[in-house]
Amino acid sequence: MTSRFSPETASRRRTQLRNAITVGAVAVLAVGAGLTVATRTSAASTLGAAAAEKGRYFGTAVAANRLGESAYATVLNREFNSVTPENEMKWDAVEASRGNFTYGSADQIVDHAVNRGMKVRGHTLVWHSQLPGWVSSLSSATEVRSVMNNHITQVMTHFRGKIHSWDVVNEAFEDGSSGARRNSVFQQRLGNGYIEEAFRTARSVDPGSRLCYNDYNIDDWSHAKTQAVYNMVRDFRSRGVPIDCVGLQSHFNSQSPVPGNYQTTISSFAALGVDVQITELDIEGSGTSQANSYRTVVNACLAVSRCTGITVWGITDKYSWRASGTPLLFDGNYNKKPAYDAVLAALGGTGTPTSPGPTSSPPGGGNCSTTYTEGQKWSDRFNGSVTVSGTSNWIVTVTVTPPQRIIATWNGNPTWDSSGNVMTMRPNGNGNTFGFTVMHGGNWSWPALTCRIG
Ligand code: 9MR
Repeated sequence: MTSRFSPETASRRRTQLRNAITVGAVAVLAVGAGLTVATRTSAASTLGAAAAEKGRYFGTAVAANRLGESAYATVLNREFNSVTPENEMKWDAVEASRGNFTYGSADQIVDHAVNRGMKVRGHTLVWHSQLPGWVSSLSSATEVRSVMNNHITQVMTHFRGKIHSWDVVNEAFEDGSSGARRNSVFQQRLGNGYIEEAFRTARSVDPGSRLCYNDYNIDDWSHAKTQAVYNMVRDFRSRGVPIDCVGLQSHFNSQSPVPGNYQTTISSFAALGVDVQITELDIEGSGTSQANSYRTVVNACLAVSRCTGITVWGITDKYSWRASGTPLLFDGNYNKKPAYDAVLAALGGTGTPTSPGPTSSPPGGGNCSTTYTEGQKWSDRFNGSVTVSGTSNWIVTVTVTPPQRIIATWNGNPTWDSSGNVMTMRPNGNGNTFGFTVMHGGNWSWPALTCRIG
């Protein structure tokens, strides 16, 4: 067995201790024995809080007409610290007729967010879709230029001071192998220069918000569309055109899965000196495979310091733009899915119960909470234990992040899901603390825990 005093272990120990202190934990350092025992009683247990501990935000698209649904608002307010209006800031919503600006629904979302200290992403100023017919029918370049710049100016002025990042131009490139600009009314009347003109106008109106180019199918580094956008951003950076970030929409499904080179795409854009934001993440699927894809995305973002935040394109599957693909983190009843647990664990959070088990509460009521205690660590593995309080009739799921693997347990009755990443532990009649050994494979993050009443 390798020594427990390697420099790497010592520095990890310092980091863990710092983390433990940051989250308000009790940490005991037994220097003589070379053992760290850090007990965390209130780890980040929501997506937003866990992302914030990593210096990032975790957001969701929001629809104004759902804010009145109490479960929707409850999950929004609990889990997310950034919002993107899903449709309410689009051109057809805010300037349906020329020169008449209406902000009712967008204001509703922005006020909801700002009042709760959430960030807001502005989506979107210049886009070929959800564009009123009156814009498409303008025939002169002078008119298109004037309405485009006026639209940017009016909308950004209205929301100035409240928007963290704006999708200034959205989806301006063709799909496929051409790498060409999309043949929108802006492109037709103004030529390539409209994109940089939009960014220059945006900077002059609101110098305080980050200006993003946002697109889909630019997640795979080898795709022509990705390269075309990359070349545009590189050109903008070299000529001083104001651009601060690239939004990877990241809509994935079986035809378009998370690419193996996703992190390369993120780091390559970041190397141009722009932030990368994952702006519309959703991944069709279910269960462990969906969870694994979400984990890959989160880990890729965390691996690049300029990947500053992740937004999922909706809260619950039932309101997703592609509901039948169940692509989100909460099911139609707002239950957390395995994908949720995977994202939370990847962000370094640990699950805590948000309510007592739905069905069979023990006589006299009660609830269920967990405390994770770090145990001994070796070069290849670590021990952890979980103490459950609130009930003796508990069911705790322990989710580890691959390549982690649980190889041994004690003091509980475990069952496993097919992936081997998720262990469900029940009492074995010997108290409310159980333990396990995790082969870490280089990943030292703590397991995610959820607890319910059996
Ligand atoms: O989720 C949005 C859906 O409600 C709208 O009907 C649709 C209309 O185009 O736009 C959806 O959001 C899109 C986003 O604005 C831009 N990228 C693709 C998104 C999914 O279609």
